[in-house]
Amino acid sequence: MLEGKEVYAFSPSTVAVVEGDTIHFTLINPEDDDHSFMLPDLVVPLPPQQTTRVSYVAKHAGIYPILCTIPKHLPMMSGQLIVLAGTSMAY
Ligand SMILES: [Cu+2]
Repeated sequence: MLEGKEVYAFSPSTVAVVEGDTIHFTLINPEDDDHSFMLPDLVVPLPPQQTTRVSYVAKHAGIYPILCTIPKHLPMMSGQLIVLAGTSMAY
């Protein structure tokens, strides 16, 4: 499956937040190749050797794939965003 592919990965590959949270991602691409960071309604190019900052509002609970849009970086270059349902503060 990985023959001829470059093996990249997101680290960490899983991010967990609570519904309604605004996530401030700092995305670092230490490589010499282009990558990207894709979530529902978001695609951020990650140029080589650069740090890219982006904010993302986790609107709805669920599990969402985090992907690099460069096909040969899949399936390894993927992760997931886990958005937990909002918790009631009533104890
Ligand atoms: Cu990539």
